[in-house]
Formats: sequence, C-alpha cells, structure tokens
Amino acid sequence: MRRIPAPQGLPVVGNTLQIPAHSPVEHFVKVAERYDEGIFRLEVAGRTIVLVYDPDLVAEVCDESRFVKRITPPLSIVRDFGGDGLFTAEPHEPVWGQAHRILMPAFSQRSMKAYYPQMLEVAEQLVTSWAGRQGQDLPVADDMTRLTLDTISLTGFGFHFDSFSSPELHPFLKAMGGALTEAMLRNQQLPFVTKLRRGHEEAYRRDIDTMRALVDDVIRQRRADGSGGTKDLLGLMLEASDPQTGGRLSDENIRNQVLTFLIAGHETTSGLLSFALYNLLRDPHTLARAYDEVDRLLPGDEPPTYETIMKLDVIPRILEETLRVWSPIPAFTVSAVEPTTIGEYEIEAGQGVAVLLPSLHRHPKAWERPEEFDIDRWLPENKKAHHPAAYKPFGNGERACIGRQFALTEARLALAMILRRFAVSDPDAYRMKVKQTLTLKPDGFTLRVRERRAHE
Ligand code: MNH
Repeated sequence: MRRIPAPQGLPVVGNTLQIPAHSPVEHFVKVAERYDEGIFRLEVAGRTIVLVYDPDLVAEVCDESRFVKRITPPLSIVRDFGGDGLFTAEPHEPVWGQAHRILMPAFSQRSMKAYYPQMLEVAEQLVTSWAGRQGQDLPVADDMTRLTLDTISLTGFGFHFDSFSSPELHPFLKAMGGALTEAMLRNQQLPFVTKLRRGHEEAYRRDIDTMRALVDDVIRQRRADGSGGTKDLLGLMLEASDPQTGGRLSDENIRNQVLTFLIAGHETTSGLLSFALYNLLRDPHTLARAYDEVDRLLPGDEPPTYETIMKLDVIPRILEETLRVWSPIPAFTVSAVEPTTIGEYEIEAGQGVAVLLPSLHRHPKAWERPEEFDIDRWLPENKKAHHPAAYKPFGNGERACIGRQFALTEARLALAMILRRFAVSDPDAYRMKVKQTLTLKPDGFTLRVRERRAHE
C-alpha cells in the first residue's frame, strides 16, 4: 500500500487557505500536474477530499458496486435550493428512483424529436438576434445562456422566458449565478467563516427565494392553462406515476425538480456551446470543415429537419472534443461504500473521491497530443482506442446526466444554425479566462458575425 500524496498544508486549516476562492478547479489542475500518481489528497474546511485523474484509478471509482454518489459538499450546499430534485437527491431516497423512472422516457431519443420544433424556434431567435447585430461584439456566454435557458423552459415546461427580446439577462439568472457561486465559496470555507458572513447569507437566501418564485410562476401558469395530458417534463411530473411503485411526486418535489431542470438543463449546455465556438475560432481548419458540412447538409434557407440534424458528423465531433478539453462540469464526486483500495491506495468507507475531469481528459496515458483540439479522435475507428474511463463529461453510471441527448441535440442544432448563416470571427483574439460558478464558462468572450450568404 502507498500513501496518497498530499501537498503540505497548515495545522488545523490544512489546505483550505491555499485554494483561490473563485478558481478552485484551476488550482486543483495545477496541483495535479505535480503528482504523476494520478491521485492526491487535500484537507479542505475540515474534510479530507481525494482527487483522482489517472484513468485506471478513475475506472475503479466508476465501479458502482464500490462507489456511489452521495450528497456531500458542494452538492449538500446546492441542496439548499435543489432540494430532493434528481441532481441533489441521495441514492437511497425513494424519491430519486421514482423521479428517475418517471422522467427517463422524457429523455429518450424519441422525445428529442418531439422537442425539436421548440428547440428550432429558440435557435431561430438566436440567429435572428445575431443577424441584427452584425459587426458588434456579441457576448457569447450570455447569448448561449439565453438560448439554452429558453430551450429547456419552453420544451420542459411550456414557459417562455423570451430572453432574446431583452438586453438584460432575466433576474432568475443573476439569482442562480449568485447562489451557485455562494455554494462554491462555502464548499471551501471553514464553517465558522460561513456563519460570520451574514450579508452573504442574506443575499444567498434572497437569491434562492427569487429562483423559487419563478418556479412557482411556471407551475401556476401550467395549472391555469389546464393543459392536462401535455407530455413535457412538467406534464409527466404532474400526472405520471412511477411504473414500479405507482407513487406520484409530491408538489414540493415537483418544485425542486423544476428548479433543478431550469439550472442543470441550461447552465452546462451554455458552457459547452461557448467553449465550442472558442475552439472553432482557434482552429480555422476545423471551422472550415464545419462550414462545409452545413453547406452540404443544410443548403438553402429552410429550417433544418430533425433527421438532418441527426446526420451531422463534424459538428457532433466538435462537441465531443469540446467536452474533452473544456468540460463545463469540472468534477463529480463519489463515495466509497466500504473500505476499499484503488490501485495501491487505501480508501476508507465513506471517503469522497472527486474525479477531476480537466486532468483526466488530458491524461497522457489516455490521450495522444492531449492539448491538441482534434475532432478526428472521435471518428468511429479511433474512438475504440481510448481508455474506457478517460472521458466522463456526463458523469458515471446510474447517476450520470439524464439530459445528455437533450444537450447534444440542442447544441448540434444551435451550432449548425449559427455556422450555416454566419461567418464568425473574434478580431480581439480572446484569450481564455475561465469563470467558475461551480461550472465553467469562458469569461468575457465575445465574437462577431456577418452573413455568409445574401438573404432576401
Ligand atoms: Mn447534466 C447530472 C453534466 C446537460 C440534467 N450532468 C449530470 C452530471 C454531470 C452532468 C457530470 C453528474 C453529476 C454528478 O455525478 O454529481 N449535463 C452535464 C453536461 C451537460 C449537461 C456536461 C451539457 C453539456 N443535464 C444537462 C441537461 C439537463 C441535465 C440539458 C436537463 C435537461 N444532469 C441533469 C440532471 C442530473 C444531471 C437532472 C442528475 C441526474 C441524476 O442524478 O439522476
């Protein structure tokens, strides 16, 4: 057995004070570069966390008979607003299984086809908005957020944010950003510090109230419309029962699920699209291949059909490679069910182990030329060569992302609509600056567009 390497900390506070409050992941990735072992340990805010990024060790912690998701920090903090929604429910809470079984059908490939008209409606609002702002600096992450928030709320709940009709982002987003950032900060704070920050506590509670008020509007509006039988997420939650137990979701749980989907259903896809555009601007050859693909598959001005979007090949590989080099969720955590070992390291029962995705996704044992953006890694003949545990942007096992197909369908469509209509450029040559609010996004990234073809 070997000791898990650990950077030197201070008495009592351990490594807590070494972690920069607003960029913890960037720090963890730097620490990871010092340890070829692919694993290290930190003492943060009175807890021990183990981080892994060697693909063989990750394969072991992805063994669901030995490691399960538990609601530990930061998720136990996110639970202040996510409640017992899917993302922040404990595996043993019956409501997790019930909601999972009720909602799974809403995320099948067939459901994606049903959502497609609304996905298209919002994507068209994006390109219309950009067509009217040619030559201006467009705030990429903000506009991708408008797109993805409007898409999940319209397809999931029949609710219109109409984000493209306003120059300001919806107050829901400011509240969400505030709450997610506070959860990230608290994750690294000694508990007495959290108690001392009274003003932050008040702002945090206000942000949560703002988000809950919106959720209540969404549900109230559906009940007022009386649209019984609607098969969207909210319709299923209000009417379907669990095929296994026959149980229904409580009103309180439905509120938690709606808030969970409003957040989880847009925040990460927005990051994915922003990073994808960043990667394309840095890689003219791949950008040219993407233009070529949309010109071939989507000639003319007619709205693309779902079937055509499913035929894309270059664009989905751009998305897969983007999720490798810039995973919007930079880590997920599982806990040991019993005392166990991974590789030559002992792990105690209950010990949380975080899979550090940026380091895993660039691990030299699993990836050739790891720093290079190369979409051909994702050609079917090359894909098989990857280490099976070296790519986990959507998490693992039964607690993996339920919205994966949703995100990828929406992102394919948005990129295709953007690239078929616009030549994109960033004359200011943006340099990547990652902003972390639990999830990652490029901070201050703008681009410019001009129409590629003459439109009537
Ligand atoms: Mn998503 C869980 C990444 C898009 C809804 N998501 C997860 C996890 C990761 C993840 C990682 C696992 C977290 C953990 O183990 O603690 N999700 C993504 C990424 C994208 C994404 C990278 C986009 C790109 N997610 C979406 C979309 C939706 C969604 C879109 C909804 C429409 N995700 C969820 C839900 C869970 C989840 C709900 C929790 C699932 C569960 O535990 O049952």
